[in-house]
Amino acid sequence: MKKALVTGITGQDGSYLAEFLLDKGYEVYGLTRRTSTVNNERIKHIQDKIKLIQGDLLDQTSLSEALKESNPDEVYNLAAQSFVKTSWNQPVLTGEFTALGVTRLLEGIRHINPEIKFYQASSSEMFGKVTEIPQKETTRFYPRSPYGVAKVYGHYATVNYRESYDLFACSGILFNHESPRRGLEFVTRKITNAVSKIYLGKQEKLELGNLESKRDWGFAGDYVKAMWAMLQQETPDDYVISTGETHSVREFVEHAFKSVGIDNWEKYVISDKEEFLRPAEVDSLVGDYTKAKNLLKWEPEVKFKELVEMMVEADLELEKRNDNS
Ligand code: NAP
Ligand code: G4F
Repeated sequence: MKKALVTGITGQDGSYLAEFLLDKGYEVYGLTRRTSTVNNERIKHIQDKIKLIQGDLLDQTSLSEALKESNPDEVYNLAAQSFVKTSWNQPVLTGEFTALGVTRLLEGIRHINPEIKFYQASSSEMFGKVTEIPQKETTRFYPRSPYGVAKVYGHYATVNYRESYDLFACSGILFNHESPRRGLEFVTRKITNAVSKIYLGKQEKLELGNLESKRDWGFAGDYVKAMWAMLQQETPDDYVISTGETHSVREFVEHAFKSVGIDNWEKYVISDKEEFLRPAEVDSLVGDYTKAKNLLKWEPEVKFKELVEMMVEADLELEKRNDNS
């Protein structure tokens, strides 16, 4: 039985990856940080099947102890301060978690067991102000936020440990991926949650920032399969994971309202609210996943409209359940 240690297991991707690895027969360990109230909502349905170890990306000793206790074949580093907007308010902390956290984990692996295979959760935010359309593995990075800058550091730390110490270290450059488990602060879930509340008469308006920015949105459940596939290859490498399609926030809003039968969505939406605008925006992202398709035999399954509808439906159900409890 293979063993995997997943950092960020309480997050969106961590929960889908843990389910996927359990299905594959893995023994799954998850790193969680201490919080005053337990925050295991996304993994409560599998909690009796996984082993949680307390640790923090800020704390080298806790990472080393987690590596020793779990003795994994594979480590998936999904933990990060992952909300781009917050990275301008907490740039140093974002650097500590999202950048240096990667080196701390790689150092632990190098010293404790260099045979461990390592996956780093890199991001399309690294492309930022894009220099090529679509973006692929060779496209130049031009990050536009402290988060993007930190992810570039994490990416190159991964490449550097592969080249310096021969670690089996891979970087997955994942474009935006969403699901009903997405945090409520991200634009997709903010929209689907608001649409379900507006439909049920519980909310009047949806306040947003920039409706014109475009993203390549896929389904998180599809993307975790690519993470695993990277670590099953003969040699470690970096891969873009995306859908190859781009849509604006406006299109997302429009389709979310349409899916509950509301066509005049402008009536409910306030755009360009100052508090949701960013000091520097990533205007448009679209990825080329040809390398992943050819080498990993990976392809996205859920398409844009299906994703929007899945998220609205799940939020409607959640709201109805909340009413009955
Ligand atoms: P998420 O839902 O925000 O989850 C982040 C996870 O990191 C949570 O489990 C969080 O724990 C944990 N964490 C944060 N700081 C930590 C620390 N100091 N020590 C230990 N754990 C810590 O993010 P996600 O959407 O699942 O994304 C997973 C990874 O992929 C992240 O690295 C993100 O930057 C990257 N990524 C995401 C996307 C996307 O579109 N989703 C695209 C590209 C890359 P708590 O529950 O305690 O907060
Ligand atoms: O949903 P977002 O906050 O995601 P963003 O910034 O693209 O970052 C996500 O994807 C990255 C991959 O490229 C990940 F690395 C990162 O961890 C995260 O998962 O914002 C998407 C777009 C932005 O252009 C933003 O300006 O939506 C725009 N937007 C417009 N109104 C808004 C809002 N974003 C948020 N969060 N809230 C709004 O009200």
